[in-house]
Amino acid sequence: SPARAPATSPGRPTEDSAIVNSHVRPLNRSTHPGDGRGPAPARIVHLGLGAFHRAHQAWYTDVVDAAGEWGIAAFTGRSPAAAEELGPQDGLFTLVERGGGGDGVRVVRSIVEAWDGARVDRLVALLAHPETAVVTLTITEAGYRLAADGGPDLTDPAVAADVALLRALPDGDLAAHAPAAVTALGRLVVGLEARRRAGGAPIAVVPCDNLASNGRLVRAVLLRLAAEVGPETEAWFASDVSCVSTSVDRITPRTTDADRELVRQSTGFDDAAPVITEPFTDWVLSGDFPAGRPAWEQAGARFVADVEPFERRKLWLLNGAHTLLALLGPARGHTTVAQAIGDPALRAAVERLWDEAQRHLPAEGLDLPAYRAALVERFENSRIEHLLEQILLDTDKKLVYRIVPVAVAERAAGRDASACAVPVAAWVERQGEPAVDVLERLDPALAQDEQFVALVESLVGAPVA
Ligand code: CS2
Repeated sequence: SPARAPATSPGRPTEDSAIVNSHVRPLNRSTHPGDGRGPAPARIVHLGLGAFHRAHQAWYTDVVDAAGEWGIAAFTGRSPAAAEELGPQDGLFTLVERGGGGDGVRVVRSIVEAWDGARVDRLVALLAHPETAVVTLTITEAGYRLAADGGPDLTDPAVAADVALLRALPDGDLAAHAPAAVTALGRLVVGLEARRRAGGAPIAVVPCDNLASNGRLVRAVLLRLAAEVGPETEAWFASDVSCVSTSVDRITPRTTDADRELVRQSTGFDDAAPVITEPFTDWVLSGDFPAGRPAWEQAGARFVADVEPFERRKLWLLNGAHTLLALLGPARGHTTVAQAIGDPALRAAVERLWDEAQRHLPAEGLDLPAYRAALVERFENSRIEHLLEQILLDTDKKLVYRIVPVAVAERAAGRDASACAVPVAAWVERQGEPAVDVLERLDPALAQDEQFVALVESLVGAPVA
């Protein structure tokens, strides 16, 4: 483990992260003081502290918050190590933007607190604070734990436990007796209820996961959970919790030990939690921020009336192709997206999938040919080692947003949806179940479509030529 540098005095001059030192230093606000200003106040709460959050929302906030007004207090979800890694670093981490030609390196300072997600007491205290203005979420598609009807999945024991807990919340100060909610949304509802009790300042909740209509969806499920607490809670959620819809995009693979070593060598800082990402980034948002927000548009975020066209373009083209490559690539000897897109048979399957999707996207305003060409280039960036295995995680949830809507639209238009059937067949093969059973879980109506089921079944075992 790294040697610890002695604590530095506040008067120490600013150092440049690009200087390569003979001895490697730990990364924190003393060794890397930036402009010398301390951490910004925590006005954003984040659930799901992983690599994507750091490459995306934390980067946007860092870039635009020159005045140091918007700190992020982040809680882990699936990556509990992130809090242990970032805690000793005072939230600082190195973001490496890895393009085809070279690396851009930035130390991101916007995360000011990093907590284990189980610290509901801290979450409650932050959300109850009137200065907290925004909650962002990157909890993954599966993390919303939704039932087919869009409500909370009550057959999930963790959801059932949280619902029981919400029904029996103690009176008074919830931070002092923070209930041990286990799901991300359960914890969020406990924290927001504490906010209501503390005076009820309005707040924005901003889901940044790859779900269709994520703001609308989160609003519906939060209202259902709030109703378990009581009618006043539900009414307050309805009037004062604004759920913003977003489309997010930045390809960010999991950090490896080799990445950590490279950052150590090139910066002279021993960063336990660097993030490697592509230069491209996109964030489209729609909704109100009743308590304010950072000026993310200064870093390229777009605030629009309707995210749906952008979100569909991204989910159906980028994420749909990712899932196709992840399902079909491994059997053809590929481990990364860059390898898989270089396989002519897979590239052709991706183009056919895009042709089907494109028929259901508006022709105006999305510049689809350019978008598709840019996607191929992004996928081909072999300096980003994006493992197919990572994308395969939770494929059952992902197909629902990435492939199923296109298949349904194609079938409704009287076509066979043969390009969509390819990844579905590969998934059926992996599940080792009849196509109809797998489709029943993805979309019960599509499972009734005998022609589509038969097509999928016929492709099992040989999805691409
Ligand atoms: C990927 C996404 O893992 C996956 O399912 O498709 O994480 C993808 O890399 C991002 O959405 C890109 O913005």
